Amino acid sequence: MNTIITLDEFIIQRQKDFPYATGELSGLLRDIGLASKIISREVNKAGLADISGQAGTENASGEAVQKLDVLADNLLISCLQNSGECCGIASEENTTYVPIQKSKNAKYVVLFDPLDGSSNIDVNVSIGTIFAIYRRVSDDGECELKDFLQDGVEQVASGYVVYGSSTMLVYTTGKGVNGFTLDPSIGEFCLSHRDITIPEKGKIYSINHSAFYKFDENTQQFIEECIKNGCNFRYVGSMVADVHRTLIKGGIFIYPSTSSSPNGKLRLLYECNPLSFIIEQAGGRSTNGTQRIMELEATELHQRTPIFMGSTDMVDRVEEIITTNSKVMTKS
Ligand code: P6P
Repeated sequence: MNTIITLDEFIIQRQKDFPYATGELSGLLRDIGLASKIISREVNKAGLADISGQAGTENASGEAVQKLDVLADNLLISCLQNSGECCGIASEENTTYVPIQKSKNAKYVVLFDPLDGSSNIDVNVSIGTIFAIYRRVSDDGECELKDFLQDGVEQVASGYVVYGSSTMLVYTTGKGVNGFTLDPSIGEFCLSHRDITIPEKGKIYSINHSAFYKFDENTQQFIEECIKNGCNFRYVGSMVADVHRTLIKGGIFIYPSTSSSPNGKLRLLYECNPLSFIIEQAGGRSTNGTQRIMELEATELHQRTPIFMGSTDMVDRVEEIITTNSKVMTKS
């Protein structure tokens, strides 16, 4: 029987990788793991909403039923407040950042999308939680906006939880990517995917094809090449699910600029940066077409960016098309 290594044991083992680590980051990761277990339980119950009541109504015990993404947001905030290691959070569900007074001198801030793709819950499609952890840059005392508007390269850790056929937590602290599968029978995330690496050459492209005529010519040319090269097309419509498949099987995930959304749809700080850190640590690439995602300047919490991420050969090819066509445009 293989030895079970739980997330908590793994985090403590790997803490030795950071000679000056004093355990705060490990504590934060464990708290995110705890929140994810509770969210997983609630997501898995969602199919029984008729019994527990739809969001906005009261359940059998007279408790108000919350929308799952609001519930997930509150659970993460609560766990991070209790951790004592986080001085503030920023979330897709909150207009601005939320200082945590009881640990206002703590070293870290956390940004997250508590339940990405939540519109897929009622059709039982995988959804996910995405998180990014930064060291604060402001002095002690209440955190400041600049603590959250840091480049992706400053992330000390990032990861996601995918609530699918099983619940998996995948994270990096800058020394590789490891995946943990939740064993509900013991309530533990157990190491199941050690040192994940993304296939260098991809044969799957993932994009919302229905918007093809809204894409720019570079993206259209790349898609046509993928089809000619016999690539498979896969698109779940849930970023965490699409990026997790890309990480494990290789390929490219694209949410490009469109005529109706020039900056794309996905958020830089709590979707694109954390998932780009994972993809890069696994040996892949992540770009907005011309710049590395993790080097983009953050000017506001909810800013969006186009994104092309995945296997190196496919991301390189997109950038080659963009560069070549821009030179042609310049000459003409
Ligand atoms: P579209 C889900 O709503 C989400 O934010 C991401 O998880 C997903 O990748 C994207 O939007 C899907 O957007 O426009 O293809 O439906």
